[in-house]
Amino acid sequence: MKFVDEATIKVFAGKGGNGCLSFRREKYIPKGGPDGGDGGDGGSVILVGADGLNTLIDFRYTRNFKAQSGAQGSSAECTGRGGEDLILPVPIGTTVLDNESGEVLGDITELGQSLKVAQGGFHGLGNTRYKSSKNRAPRQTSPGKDGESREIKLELKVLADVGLLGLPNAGKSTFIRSVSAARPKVADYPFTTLVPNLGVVGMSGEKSFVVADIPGLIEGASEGAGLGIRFLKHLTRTRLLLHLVDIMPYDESTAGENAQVIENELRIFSPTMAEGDRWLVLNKLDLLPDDEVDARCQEVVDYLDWQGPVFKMSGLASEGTKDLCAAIMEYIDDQRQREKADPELEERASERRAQMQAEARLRIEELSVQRFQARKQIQTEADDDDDDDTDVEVVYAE
Ligand SMILES: Nc1nc2c(ncn2[C@@H]2O[C@H](COP(=O)(O)OP(=O)(O)OP(=O)(O)O)[C@@H](O)[C@H]2O)c(=O)[nH]1
Ligand SMILES: [Mg+2]
Repeated sequence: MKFVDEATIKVFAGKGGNGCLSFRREKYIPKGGPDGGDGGDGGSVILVGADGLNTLIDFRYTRNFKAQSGAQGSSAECTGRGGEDLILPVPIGTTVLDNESGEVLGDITELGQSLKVAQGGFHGLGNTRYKSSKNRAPRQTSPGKDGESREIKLELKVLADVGLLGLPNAGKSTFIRSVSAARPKVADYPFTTLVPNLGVVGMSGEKSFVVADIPGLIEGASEGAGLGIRFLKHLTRTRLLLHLVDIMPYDESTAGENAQVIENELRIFSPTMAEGDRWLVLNKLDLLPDDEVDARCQEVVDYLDWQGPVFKMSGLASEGTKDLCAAIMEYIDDQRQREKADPELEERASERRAQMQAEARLRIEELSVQRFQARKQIQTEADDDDDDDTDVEVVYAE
């Protein structure tokens, strides 16, 4: 299935049904009085968090979504039928924005959670409603109101507790395979992972946490190199990032330099994300002789002047992974408990997430503008070349 994490769609709520103008006409009842009924309300467009969806691909094919209009009222004081709401299932983790104002309309993070994105139009009133002692035969009705319509942007960001960050080949997918049932592809070439993968790590006592593996970043990613940094936005919902570093890079680079590349790209992408909790995970230790491990790891820590927690492991040999997962679980439990005890903390965390997402959005937008301009430039140059071509005189040999 193709992974699509952004889509722009138009939603149109249904119009309210018009009120009816009618008078009771029955044999032997002259001047039967008004009996026009009200129209029905227009249907609304409602997004609902659904199970089993993990892409917005459906919204790439169909872009206009209309809810039903309300029916007109009719005689004998019959109210028109209300238009049916249009329910659109979306993956859990979908943020909804008004495309024009950029305002976040809501964030669907739970199964069954709903968000009305276009309100159906209010129904019109039938002439029965206008009856009064002064006017017993009103000819007045009101029309149904138009339903709301707007263009909305859907943004899917996977829901995970922990995000993996690193250069291609750092061993992110190998790690997730080693600790969860997820089976992302692993290979010794860069950009094996093309879309985010989630793995559920089961711990003792039915506890678990979710890890997100995203495509690797490279130097210049923040300027659009490689797969770009757009996938980083998937880490904006996590509590903790693991920065995986290959301790034995296959080229002339050093592990420290490589780690610095990722740190720099992260900072450009979202300063708020870069300030969040991040652990350094030195990977592929199985490739080092035992007596070199400590010194090589210390080199990386010194190079980065790393102040945070450091873990050492081999994802391939599943060494050190258990300790790392136990520490992660403890960290998550502790955070959850603290947030539960102090609502202010939770609020601050959610503000932080919103800030990261805003920064991510801005950076991604800047990138797409740059890319658009670069393409235009290439096009202009190609057009210029074409002009040159037409200057060439073609002489046919007789
Ligand atoms: N020796 C050793 N090799 C490892 C280890 N972890 C990963 N590898 C190898 O490193 C290569 C890349 O591993 P992946 O897990 O695909 O790396 P990735 O970070 O997911 O790479 P991308 O998806 O390209 O970003 C593969 O050949 C793995 O077998 C490890 O702990 N030790
Ligand atoms: Mg991978």
